[in-house]
Amino acid sequence: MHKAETMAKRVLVLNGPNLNLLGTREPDIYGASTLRDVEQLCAGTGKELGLTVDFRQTNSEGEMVTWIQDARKTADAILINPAAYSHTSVAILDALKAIGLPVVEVHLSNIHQREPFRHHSYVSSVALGVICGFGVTGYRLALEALAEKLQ
Ligand code: DHK
Repeated sequence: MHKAETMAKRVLVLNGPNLNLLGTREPDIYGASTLRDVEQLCAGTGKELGLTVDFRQTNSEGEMVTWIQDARKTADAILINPAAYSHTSVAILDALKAIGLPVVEVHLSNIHQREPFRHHSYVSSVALGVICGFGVTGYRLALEALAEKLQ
């Protein structure tokens, strides 16, 4: 087997605006877990699945776009919770299209049960799949789906 085939697959986990406030932000909607808890969940799940996880959060759309562009060289797949940018950002959609890596989209809340402006996500059109409404468990489910896809 070639060396490249034995190397752990790399998943870039991206979190959008206001997710740094998890734990204190509208806990009835987003739950009690902090972003640090989500990071630890992803690290633990990644270890079980043999994935390398790079976990990040930004409040800036431009930074998110740059991270997605850079992922061409540093990642095999992307797990993204674009947060509010899901509903507004053609730039993030275009960046994901440009790099062509497999993408799974996660939302903590069930966006379809919420205000109508949250029902559409630009990112969904490029995602392999979308997981919403399962809170932080959605991140674990998304990593499992990506691990299977990357096999
Ligand atoms: C997080 C946000 O910050 C919202 O803007 C989205 C998403 C939903 C979530 O459920 O994780 O509408």
